[in-house]
Amino acid sequence: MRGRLGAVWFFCWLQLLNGTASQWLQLLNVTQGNAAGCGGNLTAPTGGPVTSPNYPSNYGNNENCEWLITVPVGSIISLTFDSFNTEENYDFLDIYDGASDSAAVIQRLTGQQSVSRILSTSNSMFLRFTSDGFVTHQGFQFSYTSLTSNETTGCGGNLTTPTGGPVTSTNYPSNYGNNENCEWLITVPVGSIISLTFDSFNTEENYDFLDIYDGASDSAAVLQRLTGQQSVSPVNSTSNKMFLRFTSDGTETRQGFQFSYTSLTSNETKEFD
Ligand SMILES: [Ca+2]
Ligand SMILES: [Ca+2]
Repeated sequence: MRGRLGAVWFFCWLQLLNGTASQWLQLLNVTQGNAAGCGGNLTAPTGGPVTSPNYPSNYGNNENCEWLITVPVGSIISLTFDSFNTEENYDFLDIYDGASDSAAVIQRLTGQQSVSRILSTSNSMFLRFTSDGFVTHQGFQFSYTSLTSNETTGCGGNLTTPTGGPVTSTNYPSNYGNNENCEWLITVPVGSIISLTFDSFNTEENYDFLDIYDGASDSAAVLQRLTGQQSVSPVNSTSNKMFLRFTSDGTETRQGFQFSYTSLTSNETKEFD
């Protein structure tokens, strides 16, 4: 805060040094914003690079740029950043999971950082870049692609063999990524049930979850919600289908998990009763 006030006073002092009427007018006009034609509607399935105004030179003060990305219904949007550098805690890029700023915020970016891939949950994404009246940086450049749910992270899938695995989180045994959304549907022969055994489980506690459902979708009962580092006992379904979803939030990753499954006939399940 003190550093920032210092920058503001230094800026005013510079203006005093220059002392020209036009410089003072510029300073007074700062609150009126600029008329940069930034932002826009992006409707191609793949787009970019999209940049902040003047990139790779600095953006201006009082920018307000809005982008709406819309891809075909049934697809989601994957945003990848080549660079991101704004004045920390004063100039922001807000990314919303929908068509306007009334949707949930996926991420608020500020400062200088390397940004992991950002995924929407539907076919639209709204972005707004705002800068305040002092101090500008280079800004950012990003591109986007539309993905069908199978391509979302290259993770998840349909498992239909009676015995399967090992199934792992993305990049295992290296860390999974931020903003992952992986879904597995396991289907074994009718009359059998599914028994899941974990070799390892390690996610960011209370932020990155593996949810296991006792049926074909997330509308079935939850068998377990796993998070943190733990040794997991076998998890059994009551029917021949099991649905799993792994989600990670926008920061902090761990090694993830590895599991296998087998199908058991009702005779074999007694040992688990
Ligand atoms: Ca600023
Ligand atoms: Ca996390």
